[in-house]
Amino acid sequence: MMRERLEALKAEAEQAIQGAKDLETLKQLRVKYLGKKGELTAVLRGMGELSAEERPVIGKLANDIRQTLERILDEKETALEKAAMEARLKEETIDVTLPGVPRPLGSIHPLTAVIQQVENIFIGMGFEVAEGPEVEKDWYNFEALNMPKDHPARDMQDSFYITREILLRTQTSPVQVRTLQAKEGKVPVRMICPGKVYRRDDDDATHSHQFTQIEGLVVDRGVSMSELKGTLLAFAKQMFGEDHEFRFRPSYFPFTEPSMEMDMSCMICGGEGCRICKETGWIEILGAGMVHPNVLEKSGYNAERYTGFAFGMGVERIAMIKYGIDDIRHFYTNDLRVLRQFQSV
Ligand code: 2U9
Repeated sequence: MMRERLEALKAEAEQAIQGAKDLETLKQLRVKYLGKKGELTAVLRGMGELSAEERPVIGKLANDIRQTLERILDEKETALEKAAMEARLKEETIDVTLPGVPRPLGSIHPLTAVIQQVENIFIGMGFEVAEGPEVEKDWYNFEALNMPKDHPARDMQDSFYITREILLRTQTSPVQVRTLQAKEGKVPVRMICPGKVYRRDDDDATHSHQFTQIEGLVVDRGVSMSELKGTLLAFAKQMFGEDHEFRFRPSYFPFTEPSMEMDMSCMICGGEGCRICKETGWIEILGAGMVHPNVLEKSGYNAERYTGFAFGMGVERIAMIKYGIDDIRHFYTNDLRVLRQFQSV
């Protein structure tokens, strides 16, 4: 009687276990047949009614059945876990041969590229790079640069005034003045200043009311005109290439004395004379000179002991010459057809 019940339970359990579709069902079956309140335990509770001869026989049978059921439950569990893992791997398979999604790449703006090139050349010659405010005091922009209120040079560069004493800087020179003041008469000074400047010009192909300048300044004992010329020649050859001619000719700036401008042989006609160089064979690339003693003194440097040179260039002008751009407005209109041509610069 008891034996039949056990055999029937075993058969039923085996069938249920083999038919289990997932791990959760299997867990429930383990509880149902082998748990403390399970069916095998329930059958064994009736053992008390058995005779002394039957009890060990049925006891052994019950134990065998428990072991068998435990074994097939474990086997089924392993098989179901394996199947679950295989299904997950299949579902999560990534096709590494699929092409990627192309992202559009931007490029460095030609003015930024030229600023970086100029910076790198001067850094290579021991210069530091400094920046400063675009809204300036009249004193830093004009007065400290040997241009008092009645100076005619102030008419040369009509300015954007904010108040009577504050204006948009017309050059980056005030940054150098601020640096000299901060160094309190100490040398050496070897610096360049890139940045935006503002002048009340009417915009056309070669003028812009806002443009970019890079100025340089060296102050030390015994700084000479030949050092200025050597420095600028080394810069220009790295910037434009060895196969150009360069010349210096006298000029005038209130903040330098003597002053000069540097020309490069025309890269269009090679010096023959053409429309671009206005038939002269030469293209102006920058201005320079020995720092005026008044300028050194105003910023706290003893002009008896120290000398200096300074230079200034328009970044747009340099970029136009270097890349053959014929209209300054191309730098500001953000036409992608223009900008894309500088992807490798
Ligand atoms: C200090 C002393 C002297 C800066 C200089 C130039 C010559 C120059 C022009 C180039 C084209 C301006 O952008 S442009 O129109 N600049 O020719 N600038 S020397 O001289 C300084 C600066 C600071 C303390």
